[in-house]
Amino acid sequence: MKIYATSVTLCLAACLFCAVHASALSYANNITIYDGSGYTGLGTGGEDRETEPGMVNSQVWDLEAFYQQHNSLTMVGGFNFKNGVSGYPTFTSGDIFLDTNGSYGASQAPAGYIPKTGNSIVSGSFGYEYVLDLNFTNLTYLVYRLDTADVKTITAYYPQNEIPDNVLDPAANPWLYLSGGTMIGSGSIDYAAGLADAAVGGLVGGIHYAAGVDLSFLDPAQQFVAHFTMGCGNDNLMGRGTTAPVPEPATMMLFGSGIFGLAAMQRRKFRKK
Ligand SMILES: [Ca+2]
Ligand SMILES: [Ca+2]
Ligand SMILES: [Ca+2]
Ligand SMILES: [Ca+2]
Repeated sequence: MKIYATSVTLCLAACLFCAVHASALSYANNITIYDGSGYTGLGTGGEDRETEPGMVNSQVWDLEAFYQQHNSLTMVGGFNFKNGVSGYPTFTSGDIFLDTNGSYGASQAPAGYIPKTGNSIVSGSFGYEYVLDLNFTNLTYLVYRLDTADVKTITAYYPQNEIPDNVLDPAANPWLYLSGGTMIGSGSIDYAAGLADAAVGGLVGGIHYAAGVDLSFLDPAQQFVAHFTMGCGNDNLMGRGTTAPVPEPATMMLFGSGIFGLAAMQRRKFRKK
């Protein structure tokens, strides 16, 4: 009997933990900032069905949305995040860069930087404070704070994607984290492939891929801007959100007493039998 009650308590405690810390994929709360770069061929006004001007406009190159649920960040695209897309050289996924002070993008390029064809190694992070260094082979990632002078990143291949088209478009840099900064954490990527439109919140294109990470390393209630692109910069994905607030002690107490109350109820039920 005692063992039974303990297992109920443990199970409920585990569920509560999941509810707060899970980095499950979610498709409800769309936090995408449309970069406004305006490929209008498909007649939509958002990031879905849109790639950068002059680039290939097809589903396999389309980055579609960032979604956020609690501290879980999910990105969705027609682009195959795990394998990349071949046909040219194979262009692969970049890393997820995060800004936390509202200053990022082309205006924060290294001094004297001039966009040019090729994936160039540059000093600096284009104003991003953090990166999730994604490893799609192992579905893991490392988190770095980009706070040292030796930070190096790699730019997108096509220079036209490095130039902002308007104030909303921060351009496609950086593509990839290379080195430097301070490692502050790690995690595993939640991944799903071959998702239908209805499964990803009604984005269009037929087949979608999703990758999810956990932003709990940021401060509670921290505003952030997220950035992701692929090697060519064919499309540029941006999102703006706020991390989960600090749980209020009163709420935690309620949760706690709820768990123990339920456990006690189960114990009483058990006794009656
Ligand atoms: Ca699409
Ligand atoms: Ca797009
Ligand atoms: Ca910044
Ligand atoms: Ca775009």
